[in-house]
Amino acid sequence: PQAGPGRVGTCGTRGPGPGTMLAPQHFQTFVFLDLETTGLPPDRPRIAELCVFAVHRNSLLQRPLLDTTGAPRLPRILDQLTLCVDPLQPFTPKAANITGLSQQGLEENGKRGLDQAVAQALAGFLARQASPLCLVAHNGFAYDFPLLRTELARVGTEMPPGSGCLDTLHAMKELRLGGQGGYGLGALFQGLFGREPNGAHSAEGDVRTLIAIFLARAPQLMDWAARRARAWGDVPPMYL
Ligand code: DCM
Ligand code: MG
Ligand code: MG
Repeated sequence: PQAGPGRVGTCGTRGPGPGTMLAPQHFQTFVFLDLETTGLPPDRPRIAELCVFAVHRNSLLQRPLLDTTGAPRLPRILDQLTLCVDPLQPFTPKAANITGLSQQGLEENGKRGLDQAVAQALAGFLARQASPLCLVAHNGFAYDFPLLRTELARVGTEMPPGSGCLDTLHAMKELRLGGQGGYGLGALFQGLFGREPNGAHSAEGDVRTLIAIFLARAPQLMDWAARRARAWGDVPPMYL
């Protein structure tokens, strides 16, 4: 049976891949997420920048207006939160290079570590959105969701337990929605809109790119989310 809005219990249905799916449901808000960090999973990375944009399903299902380059304009009505965080450990040279961030730079700008205040800001942001919520991140299952779980566990908090999680890398691959250049965020954007995205490897830039890609394939991805989203509570932390 189709769970209505507000009914967000996990049902333990096993899909073809690993992990537990939520009961099929009509997510009201999609929360697009990207993290910039000090490195890759073997480096036990720490978050240095976090960005979330919350967009209601109604805006995602409208035909988007296009910008002067032919890429979709983001919906007029959305909430956004971007926070810089002192990761309290150095960046790998690669991470520093691609993000343009450094621990020293964050310190010099008075940024604090990922503390209760960050967790409360995020919780307050999410509490304002129409539920049920589906978090969306590109490569989210392998990277952003587990790392956010690790960082929130450090400060003793969690996301709303009924939240769904959608990994657009995983979904676009299974739906065979990729272009010639593969399924990376930049390649998908390039394949759809014929140019490089702006702001790559800034958290906000990557979220804007992700939303543009999502808008181009919204009906399929939202249908996928309704059937195949995983439960936040089933995302294992990256490390503890
Ligand atoms: N990252 C990395 N090396 C790469 C790609 C990513 O260390 N080759 C890390 C640093 C980034 C984080 O992953 O801040 C998130 O990647 P992205 O900017 O693609 O969201
Ligand atoms: Mg990313
Ligand atoms: Mg990024």
